[in-house]
Amino acid sequence: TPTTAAEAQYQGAASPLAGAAMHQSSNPKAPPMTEEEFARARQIYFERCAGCHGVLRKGATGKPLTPDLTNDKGTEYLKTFIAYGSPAGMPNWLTSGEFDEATVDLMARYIQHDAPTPPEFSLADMEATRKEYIPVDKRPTKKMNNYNIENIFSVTLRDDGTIALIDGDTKEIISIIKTGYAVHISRLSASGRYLYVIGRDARLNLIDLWMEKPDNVAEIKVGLEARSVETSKFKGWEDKIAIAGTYWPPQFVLMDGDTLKPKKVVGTRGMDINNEYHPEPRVAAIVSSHNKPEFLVNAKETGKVWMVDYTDLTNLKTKQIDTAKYLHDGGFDASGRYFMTAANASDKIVVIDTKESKLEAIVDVGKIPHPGRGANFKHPKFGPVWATSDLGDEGISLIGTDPKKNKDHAWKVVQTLKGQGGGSLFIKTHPKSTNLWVDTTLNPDAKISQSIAVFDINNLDKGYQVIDIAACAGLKDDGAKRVVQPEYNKAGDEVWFSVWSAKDKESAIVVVDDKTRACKTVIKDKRLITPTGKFNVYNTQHDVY
Ligand code: DHE
Repeated sequence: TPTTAAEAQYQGAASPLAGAAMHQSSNPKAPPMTEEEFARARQIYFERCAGCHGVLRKGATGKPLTPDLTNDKGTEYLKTFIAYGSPAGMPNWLTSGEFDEATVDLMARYIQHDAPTPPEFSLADMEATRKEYIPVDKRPTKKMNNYNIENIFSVTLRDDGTIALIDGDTKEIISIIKTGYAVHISRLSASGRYLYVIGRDARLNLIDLWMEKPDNVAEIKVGLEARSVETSKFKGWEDKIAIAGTYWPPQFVLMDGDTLKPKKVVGTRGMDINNEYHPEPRVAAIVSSHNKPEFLVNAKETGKVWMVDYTDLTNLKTKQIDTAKYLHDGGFDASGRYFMTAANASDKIVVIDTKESKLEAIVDVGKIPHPGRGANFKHPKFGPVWATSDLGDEGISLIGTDPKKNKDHAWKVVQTLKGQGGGSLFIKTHPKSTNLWVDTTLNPDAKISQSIAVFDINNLDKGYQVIDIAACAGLKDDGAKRVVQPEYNKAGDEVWFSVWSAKDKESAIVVVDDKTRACKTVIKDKRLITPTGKFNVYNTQHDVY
């Protein structure tokens, strides 16, 4: 089905591990391979397969592919599977033209050998990579520029190894800053001064927005592959501690907030919610509690949400909450008390109470929920709700989030909206807005992936209006022009969209007037290469979504 193909494409991005040196042992029961063949197959595995099947091939969204299983199946069976795919989401590598016959044969033999293991990455390894470009005592003591910092956007330039800082008031690019490869997200310190940017290659950059021209002040590599970063937000701990989670090695690290000096590394390997050992629980979303000096850390494959108390790193107190698999992205409800996070392989939203530090509820939603941070608003009938769209179907689930005044609706899907189609990645609104924006970035139909659906929160039954964002951008070439990730400005009266084409094609950012829903400004610049995520300083700092 088209949506599982989108899911496979989404998960199947190249892993930076492709280039890593690895420990290798061959399996005498597996068909022979030359050293060159093995090296080539390993490269292909990390570029195409590891995202779903895991580095150690223990399985995640894709099936486990360890030799104890693959040897029994044998080369011919495996070749058929690789060549033609399966309805469950395995891509058809041969018939799609991505692999030739020889590559199919190569990969069928490769997965019968033991999985090579990438190296570990210790605190000392991290410290060896750390750079303090500007030591703390040489940094400004007050804001040295005239920017309205709270309305700056940090924009991921995915395939450029940079981010763009864009002035939300003037729409001018302030600067393009060198970061890790294929940056994933940006997060703000509690004060809004420091911007943390994490690359897929696990390079973490610290940017000081107080500088005359904001730039990197420190940098560290926290592992070999990463997606998440966050900073301490609890009163008294503002800007003090940073945390980054890695896909490989499966661990997270706590650091000094202003120097990135690593202080404590914690592994996530261990038992999953079914009490089975998992050697590779990747760290997905991390959020910072507003109620306690704690981080919430999603361990994807074990289905456990870790609560990490950062007040005493020597006597570190952590708690693991059993939830559902596989944990991915999420955000807070409007009150900031509940962490709402997707367990995407089980079609559920997990609710964690950050005040009581416990599981509050697990809610069944549509196929492969993918909320980003989700969207909070007051439903005219059901009170406060948090919404997610789905990667796997056209549904949008609205979940009641007010157990005090709307007990009957709390942690229930109170309404399911129908959007344009599957392949949705992000959904957004703002406390000052009555619009709910839903993207469909990975939908196979270009008309749908290049446009956005917008609902009127006060009249949800009316259905949605479609706005052709790619057309607003008026791009000169025929790129994919996928519209991705709505993000509001600080005032909540503009919503920004990325129009995302390949590296060698023109892309743009389209700013829409929230009230009239008309395209207001198109930001085009040859430096805006593959823009995807956009993070408004104020909204990210305060978890406004
Ligand atoms: Fe993301 C958030 C992982 C592909 C754009 N992405 C996240 C988070 C995780 C994650 C764990 C939550 C971080 C947090 O909150 O701490 N993403 C992954 C993957 O593993 C995956 C599926 C494949 C991969 O190999 O990376 C993947 N992501 C993508 C893309 O292809 C996207 C669309 C474009 C890109 O830039 O790579 C993409 N992901 C984003 C964005 C966010 C994100 C924009 C933050 C959304 C927000 O509003 O906060």
